Amino acid sequence: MRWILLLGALIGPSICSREKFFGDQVFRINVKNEDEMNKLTQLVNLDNFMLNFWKHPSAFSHFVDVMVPSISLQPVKSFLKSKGLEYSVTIEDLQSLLDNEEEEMQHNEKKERSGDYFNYGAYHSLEAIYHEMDRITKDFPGLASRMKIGHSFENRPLYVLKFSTAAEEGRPAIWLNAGIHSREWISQATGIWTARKIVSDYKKDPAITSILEKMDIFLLPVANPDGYVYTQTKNRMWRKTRSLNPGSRCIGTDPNRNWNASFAGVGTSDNPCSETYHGPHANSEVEVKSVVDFIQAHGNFKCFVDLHSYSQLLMYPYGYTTRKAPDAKELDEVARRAAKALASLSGTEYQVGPTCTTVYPASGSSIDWAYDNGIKYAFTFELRDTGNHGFLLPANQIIPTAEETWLGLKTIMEHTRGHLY
Ligand code: BPX
Ligand code: ZN
Repeated sequence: MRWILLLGALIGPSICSREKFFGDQVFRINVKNEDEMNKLTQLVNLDNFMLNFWKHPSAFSHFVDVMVPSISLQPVKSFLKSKGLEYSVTIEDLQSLLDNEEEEMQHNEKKERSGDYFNYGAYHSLEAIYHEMDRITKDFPGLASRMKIGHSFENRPLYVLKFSTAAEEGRPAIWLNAGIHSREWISQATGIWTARKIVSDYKKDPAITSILEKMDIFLLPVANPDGYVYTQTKNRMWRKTRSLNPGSRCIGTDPNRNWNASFAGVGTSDNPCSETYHGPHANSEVEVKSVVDFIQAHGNFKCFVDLHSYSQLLMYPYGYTTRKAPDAKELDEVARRAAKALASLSGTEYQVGPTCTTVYPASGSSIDWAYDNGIKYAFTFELRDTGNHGFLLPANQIIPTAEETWLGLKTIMEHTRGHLY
């Protein structure tokens, strides 16, 4: 008995319960035409290969990135060869990348705890991010405050940072959302970096100063805390919420298909086992409902930005239809200027366009809901990279990504401030 306890203590829960990806690889498969697309669809539908799609083909990039478990490597390769589909291996050994990432994170947090600081160039636990949010409010009490807008399915608090220079409530406001998909870690990391940037640059950078003179900013850096914790304790590739689905053994809903905007329409699934499961009804996810309730109670949001990864895209509504949004022309122009500002820092190129024709049709997404509910300036960033690392973006790219994204965000926020309606 003592030996078992000792062994358990040595191995530790984080090591023995995290799902392993030994020998698993990521393939990039080219799709040159309709015929090849159909063949690829056959592959997608072969459940026994246990593939996990990182990136579906889109209007601008005719390839897919797919994670292939080691046991399926030979059969998938044979399938691709027999169908004449071209592919390359973008990640040779997923587990070795995950081991490095985990070790780097733990090493950093140990250092942070003993020195009591927050390294913005590292990935963090939920606890560390929440602690840093608290520290920002203590460093800038007149500017930043932390609010709890609700809780997650597993009862973790949903914390928002409010940046405001006015005593009165209900000023025109900006919503910055991050981490709705838990495995897109650069999103949460960019979110918390942005919080620190706002407080540091107020009264120094005239752009953010003038935005905050007229408007309030609300920032939710971890919109899906249960999923985020799950990616760090059980399965790094988890995307959805962690809610239970009665009658199914599969867990979670896609929180970017759960908003009340053409709910359950194109680009969603009614299968709880799917990565794009829309959930039993709109706002079924308490994480989504909490944001919706807050924004509606406030009633004066003018801008909504959601941060995802990866692919380097800047998109605006709609995702649920190829129909043009009434403000498409203005939104396209703002997005192009934002992408240009972003690229000016170190040349990172973003594609710009409406969600539906830029990535793929997707109903029930956050920005479509925002737009259809009177928040005109609604945008989604798909942050770095374009697939070399995908969701496993190395930590040394956090600050470069956040810095360039900030230039894009500022362009959008300044435009909103200049066009209050
Ligand atoms: C983004 C905004 C609105 C509708 C769709 C998107 C694309 C986003 C998604 O499928 O929700 C892609 C991603 O960020 O989740 C990356 N991924 O496919 O894993
Ligand atoms: Zn996403």
